[in-house]
Amino acid sequence: MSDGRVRPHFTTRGLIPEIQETPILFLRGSIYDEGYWFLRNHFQYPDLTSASGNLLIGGAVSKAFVIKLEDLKRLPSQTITVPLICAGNQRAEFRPKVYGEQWEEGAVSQGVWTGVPLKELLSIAGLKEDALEVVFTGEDRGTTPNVDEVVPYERSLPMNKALHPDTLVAYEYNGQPIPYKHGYPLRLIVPNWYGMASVKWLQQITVVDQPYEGPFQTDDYVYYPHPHTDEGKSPVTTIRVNSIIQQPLDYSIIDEGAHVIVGLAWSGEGQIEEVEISFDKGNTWEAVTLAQDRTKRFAWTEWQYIWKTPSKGTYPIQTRAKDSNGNVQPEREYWNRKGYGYNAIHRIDVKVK
Ligand SMILES: Nc1nc2c(c(=O)[nH]1)N[C@H]1C(S)=C(S)[C@@H](COP(=O)(O)O)O[C@H]1N2
Ligand SMILES: [Mo]
Repeated sequence: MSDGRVRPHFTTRGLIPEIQETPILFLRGSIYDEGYWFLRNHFQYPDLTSASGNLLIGGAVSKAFVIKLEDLKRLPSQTITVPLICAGNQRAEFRPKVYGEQWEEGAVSQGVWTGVPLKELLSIAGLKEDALEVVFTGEDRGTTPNVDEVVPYERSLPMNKALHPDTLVAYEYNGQPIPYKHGYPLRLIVPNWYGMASVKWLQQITVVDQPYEGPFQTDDYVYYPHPHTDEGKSPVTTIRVNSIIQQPLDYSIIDEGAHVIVGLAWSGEGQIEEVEISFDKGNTWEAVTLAQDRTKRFAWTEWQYIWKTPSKGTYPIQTRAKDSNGNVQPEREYWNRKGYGYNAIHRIDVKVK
């Protein structure tokens, strides 16, 4: 790179398929390009063909149809800023530890998506009376545990979420075609749900009248609170309220004086109302300053706090976010066997020298 800018380097968590974590320190302002964007794939990248971008809408509808990318672009569109948060983000922080990609905080990204509300396409097709869920099929395929055949990456949404006006069939990211590794040419975007719902390389939309039971629906992306049995299981859906500290870095040594502590907060269950910070293991809390643009209804909230350090010593720094629906980060994570939805109060430790 010749412009002298420091760029993040991913932490590789898998090569085939490619799984890469981004350092969260860089995720400030309008940083939207691919070099800052984590990658989570279940299979090798699909070989796109001239038919990619011809989207089939069928199943329990009155009139199945195929729409070409050019025609999709002529329909009324919607542009929204949406964070993608992997359900496994912060899996490494579960105690006891759980198996799976050991993500720290960097399986998150945010960008501006443009697309056609899915409900427009469903209304053109005409839902049959017994329509229950909508299934989304990606072009990528492969094998997965407990299934004998090659399967596509496929997920469903309940009808109320499918018909939500902000659920999009997206064709642009930040005003450009979607990058190949992130779903070109078409990607489903499901605001407020964890990333697994936003199916990349979207090829087919099928309305079904029975509950969909594919491996990424009923095996993965399920909370199993019991270590060995299926007792108490529930599907992974909405993003839990959360906050993370971007700077300073965990276990860093800093000078005595004023420091800007910065971070992010988000919730799929409401808007961020408050982020608090504590330097005494949660005995006392103080509000941080939020930089919020409430017109961006789904965007994460950047926050900062000026800390005048006490004299030298070691200090824990913890943050706790609250959303407009009264959700607050818990002290302990909701432990589950596959390690989804981590949102316990975030803590780093620093030494003042
Ligand atoms: N077709 C397809 N869509 C997919 C996936 C996938 O493997 N294949 N992974 C899902 C998961 S679990 C996440 S977190 C996001 C990751 O999106 P990104 O790779 O663009 O960051 O895509 C989702 N959509
Ligand atoms: Mo994910």
